[in-house]
Amino acid sequence: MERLHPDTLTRALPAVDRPHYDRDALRIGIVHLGLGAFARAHLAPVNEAAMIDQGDWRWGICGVSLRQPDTRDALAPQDGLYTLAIRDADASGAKRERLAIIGTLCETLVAPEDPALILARIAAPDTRIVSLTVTEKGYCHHPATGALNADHPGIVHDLAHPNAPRSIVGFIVYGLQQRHAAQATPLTLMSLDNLPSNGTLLRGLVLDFAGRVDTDLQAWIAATCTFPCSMVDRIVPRTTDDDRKAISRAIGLDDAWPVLGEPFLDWVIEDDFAAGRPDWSVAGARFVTHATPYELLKLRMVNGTHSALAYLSVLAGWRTVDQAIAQPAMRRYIGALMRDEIAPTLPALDGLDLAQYAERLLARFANPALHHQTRQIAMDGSQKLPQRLLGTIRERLRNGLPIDGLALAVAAWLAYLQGRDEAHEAYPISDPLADALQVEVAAAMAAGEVAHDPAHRDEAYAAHLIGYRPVFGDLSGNDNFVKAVAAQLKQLRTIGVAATLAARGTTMAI
Ligand code: CS2
Repeated sequence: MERLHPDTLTRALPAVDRPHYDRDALRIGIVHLGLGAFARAHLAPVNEAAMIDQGDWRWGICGVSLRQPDTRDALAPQDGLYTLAIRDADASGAKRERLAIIGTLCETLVAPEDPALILARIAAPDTRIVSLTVTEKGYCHHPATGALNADHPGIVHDLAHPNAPRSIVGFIVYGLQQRHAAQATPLTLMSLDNLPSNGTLLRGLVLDFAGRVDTDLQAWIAATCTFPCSMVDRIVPRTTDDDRKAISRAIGLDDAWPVLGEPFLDWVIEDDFAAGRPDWSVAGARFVTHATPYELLKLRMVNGTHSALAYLSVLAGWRTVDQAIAQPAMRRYIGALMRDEIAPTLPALDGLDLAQYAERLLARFANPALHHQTRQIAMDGSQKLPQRLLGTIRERLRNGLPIDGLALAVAAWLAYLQGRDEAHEAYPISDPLADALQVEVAAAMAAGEVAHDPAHRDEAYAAHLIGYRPVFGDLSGNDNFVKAVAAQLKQLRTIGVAATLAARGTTMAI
């Protein structure tokens, strides 16, 4: 099969949408750090639609991978072209797929191969936006506080190597330093990661690091560059080899790295751009003054329940989100978690019907065409729990409200950290704090075993792990929290996931 490439594009099968504009006219206006599947399924198609709508070709994307060359190796021979497959099922349950070849990616780079080139791209006068999807752990911050982790190996390295940084904070600050020295035109730094007040967080990290490099630079960044906060939402599972083959067959050309996603897309972003922007609203983005309420909504409802479902499902051996949500007891639990515990903590948003939002979310989780792996969502729990679940818990505890459903999600994470599911199958724990967590889990298990009264075993285990401040912060010493989590851990340990969920259903029905 011929490779997908601008020269073969005319031979793609007719059902596939493709760029009809002159790609040679594209200029790089956006440098995107973290060229994962999410950005290729969210930012890129929205950006392309806006460029086409406005006939403004200054917003081509230079995509940067921060570690591995695999995305570049797949996409450079295709001149940045790749397929986006939007998948779901119709009312009868029959799977369907909409295919589009996306052309907005002009360049793909690999940061470790040539860090100086990345700095030059950030400093280039045509670059107006640096966007980021580097996942929670890419920020080199303390998840519990949001402060820069000055002991992070990437940060320590970057303070000593201004010409060859590794961390995103290092790249941004040294890129801005070159920009400041060359022409001093401002830039927008746009985080698209699942972190609360992601722009404000990024600003704090960048200014902290810049202050350690040069205080004039720090002052210039603070005065001229902007860091809009945003909420992004689209479920984008990892592409498998089977997906690659099926999508290549469907487009009639060999695509080495297509991406897939659900039809749903949401993007709310603060309209605070230092050097202009495309009008992404033509493809579903909403520009607002304050994104925080939308971020809270999304992080707590979508990601909070996603993580709750993922840890329980990994323990129970349910591989995909649709498989898990098809179990009536799981669906009831996730629905109740949203309605009874999460929704009441959310600020009111004009025109938003939370019950409808929850229903639609359950339908998104049930999408049978995505095969979204629960083990994928379970990754990096130490970085995800604080903003997805612990904020909601803190708020409810402060107001004296029950947290049973949220405690079950935390208990599932603590049980998941033991690395074996209910059928004793081992799975890898992928987490930047995995080593430290391993030590804590061993100590917590030992604490559980020496507890005098077996009834206190789960409490001793929970108390030890909740004492781990990098994740739990000020919740560490909270007795009510420990007790609530211990009660759920006991259920999980004694009767297992399915019965724990089923028992919740019964209690609720009474
Ligand atoms: C998921 C998210 O993997 C995960 O942690 O919860 O990637 C989720 O699919 C997206 O945030 C949905 O917008």
